Amino acid sequence: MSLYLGLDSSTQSLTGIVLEADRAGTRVVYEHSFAFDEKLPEYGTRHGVLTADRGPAEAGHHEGGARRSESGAESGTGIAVSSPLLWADALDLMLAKIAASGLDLSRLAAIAGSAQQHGSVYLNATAASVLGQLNPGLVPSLQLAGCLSRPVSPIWMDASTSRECEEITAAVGGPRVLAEHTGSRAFERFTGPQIRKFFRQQPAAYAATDRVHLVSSFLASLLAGRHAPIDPGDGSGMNLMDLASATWWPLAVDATAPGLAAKLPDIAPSWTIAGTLSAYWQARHALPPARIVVWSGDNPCSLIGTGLVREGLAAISLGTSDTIFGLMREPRIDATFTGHVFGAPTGGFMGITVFANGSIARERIRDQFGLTWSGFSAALASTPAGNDGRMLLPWFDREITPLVLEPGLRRFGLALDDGPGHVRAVVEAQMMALALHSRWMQVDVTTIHATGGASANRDILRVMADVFGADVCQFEVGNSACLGAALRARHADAVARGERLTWDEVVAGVVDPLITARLQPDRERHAIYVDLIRAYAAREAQALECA
Ligand code: ADP
Ligand code: XUL
Repeated sequence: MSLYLGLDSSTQSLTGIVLEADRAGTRVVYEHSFAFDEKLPEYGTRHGVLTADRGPAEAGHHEGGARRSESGAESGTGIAVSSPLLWADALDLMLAKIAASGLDLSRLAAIAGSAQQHGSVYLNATAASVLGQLNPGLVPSLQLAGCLSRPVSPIWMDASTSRECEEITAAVGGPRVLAEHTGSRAFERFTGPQIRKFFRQQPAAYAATDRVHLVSSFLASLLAGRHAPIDPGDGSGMNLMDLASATWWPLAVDATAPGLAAKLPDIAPSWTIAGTLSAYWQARHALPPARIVVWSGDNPCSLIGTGLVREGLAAISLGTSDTIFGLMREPRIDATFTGHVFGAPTGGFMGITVFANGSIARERIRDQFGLTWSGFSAALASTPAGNDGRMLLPWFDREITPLVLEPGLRRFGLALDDGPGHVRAVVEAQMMALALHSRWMQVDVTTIHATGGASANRDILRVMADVFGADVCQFEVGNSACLGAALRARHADAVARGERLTWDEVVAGVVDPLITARLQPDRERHAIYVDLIRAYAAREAQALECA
């Protein structure tokens, strides 16, 4: 009976899930999660993002009057950064907690991870030796601080690289060429444009950078005690990787920053073993030399954790960001350039569309009207489908889909003090945007697997079912990215042992039994949304024209 640990370092929190696998099957035996803001307040984050006074103490980054928006990101400049040392210390706290769980960890065979996508960590040349020689008596942050060539990490909420996006796009021959090679046109949060901005604004610090990691490969490196590769799932969120061959694309790499090729980690399949748990963690928390599996992004991991190992199913994650995704056998590029094609941890591809105004927008409405989540649900239940024509465009923060760089709520027929109207309007807007901007994937959605923190809320899922006209499955484990990471640990361990284990076998018996509810759409309500979505699309287009 072996144990497999999955970790998920998301925007706001760290989660750990342990699976136990034997001949009778695989089951979840442990789950724990904590929020960065609460557990590590000394870093001064808000929703996992460094606040203005603690954050980007980087030359030239404080353009006058930058304001922090609800998410913690600077609304004036679009800058959003977090701390790699915070993520390292969080990993330490989580492993201490798991070590004290009472589980027989001598059976721990492998550890895999999931992380928020796109964020980058900049290490100098000392990192290679420091990672391998950490002192088990000290927390990681104290020892890693000297390895950072950049003290902060830009994260996926950052929208400050429009100039770099344009420059890279022009250098490679336009958005279509970039999308055909890398799976996406240039996006502000993608790692390539972020690296270019760092090179442009801080050339000396860029020159002192020996390795640029993603959050995922940084944390895998920390566990293995040596530089770990990037997997194609997370690598495709960089505008640097050739999707078809899963190798760095020289034209994009050269267009991004000089000398970058030598600073990038290798790309390796998602089931690659990056090493064994380093002597540091073994001594610090009395853990065994478990295999360390290459980490991936949270969305690719969620694909596994929601059981989407076959084409035709879709998942919606209602986390800090809202995302809709599904497996693709062949990469179909989005002709409108709003969505992305990423690598899937199964070796294939996945289509995905990402919305920045997810949970934080719902929380904004909840807090503005002094509600709890049950009050929020009651407001949804007390208002009719279609909201009697009341509507809003939910762009509290800068939006990724569609691209909105000037945030602000747009209300239609909605009085400022109308709490229930706002609650239904934000959820309907988000669900209609998800439906509208996932059409490019050409998936006839009949069943949606819902995940992420807000998937705990059945009233939100009911609106989802009605808007899409599809069944919505709710899961007992809300963090499918973490579950997916644990399942990837199981799969990679089997591959390393030479066992044949298909992805269907990996998820069978684990994901399906975790379905706690199946919500079915109501025909009449769905008919209302079929019409309303046209009105929503028209208002969205109009708002973008006026911008
Ligand atoms: P991430 O992994 O992106 O950090 P999660 O998937 O953990 O985020 O989701 C966290 C969010 O879930 C919280 O910010 C909160 O807004 C939302 N959430 C939690 N419970 C509920 C609920 N009952 N109804 C709606 N939203 C909820
Ligand atoms: C994906 C994206 C977000 C982050 C959130 O492209 O930007 O979903 O991965 O963690």
